[in-house]
Amino acid sequence: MTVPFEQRFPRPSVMGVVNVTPDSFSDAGVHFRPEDAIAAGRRMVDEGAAIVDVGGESTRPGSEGVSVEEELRRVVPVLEGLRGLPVSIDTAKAEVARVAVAELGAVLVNDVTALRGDSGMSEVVAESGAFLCLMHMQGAPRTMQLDPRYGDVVAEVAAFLEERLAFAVAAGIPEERICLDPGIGFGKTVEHNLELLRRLDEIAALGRPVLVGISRKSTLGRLLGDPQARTGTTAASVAAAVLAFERGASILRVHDVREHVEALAVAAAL
Ligand code: 9MG
Repeated sequence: MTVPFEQRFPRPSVMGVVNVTPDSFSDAGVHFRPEDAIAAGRRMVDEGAAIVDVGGESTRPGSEGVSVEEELRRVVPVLEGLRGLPVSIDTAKAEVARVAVAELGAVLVNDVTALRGDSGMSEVVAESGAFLCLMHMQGAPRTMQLDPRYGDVVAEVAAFLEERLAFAVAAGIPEERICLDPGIGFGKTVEHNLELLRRLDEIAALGRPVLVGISRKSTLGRLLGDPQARTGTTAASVAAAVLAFERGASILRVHDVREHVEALAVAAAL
């Protein structure tokens, strides 16, 4: 029987970030050794994360992709070390997703391409029974921040997510296993990101749980006065997460789990 997303990840839930990459924007290389990544993932679960998102390919602005072999080399030992804990796989590659969910116990596929990156991905997700996150991105990581443009960013992101949700359901993935994500920082200026967060209720109105990843992103550092900032602080991340929750977010994807779990528990009680 399918457990609905909302039941498995009640509002608010925290997703901890474990980047097994040498070059991620906010935690470059800190979890690149498998033993460090495994220890970080376990600590995040102890601190209250509902799930830990393991990724072996950077999606920061300007990044290049890696091969399937390299991505598997990075994530497999970490997934093995986290076996038995709630884990999601951050990948756009069907083979990486297949190994993670069918062989190593991952329960969610976080595909930043929203099933556009690999034609085999929808079949892997449909057959595995995994949960799925569909995220909006304009362009591709290497070039997405060069000149992002929208008419009405919220309307365009909502229309995109609605179309990808219909695509996923037509491919056999039950709607109740899917969450949607406006993709903060993925082909968006600071103003686009702010508009999406201000009007997050319009994304939530699509009827699926909303995941938001704003933690440590450059928008926060730029709001604090540094126009060249590449990251944001923990305090700024927590403030944005609480406001996103208040405007309808269900899952917050974060680096600093304890701080977010505590702040969101208080926000939920209020
Ligand atoms: C992998 N990754 C980096 N940022 C992200 C975000 O905001 N959402 C999702 N779903 N994945 C992200």
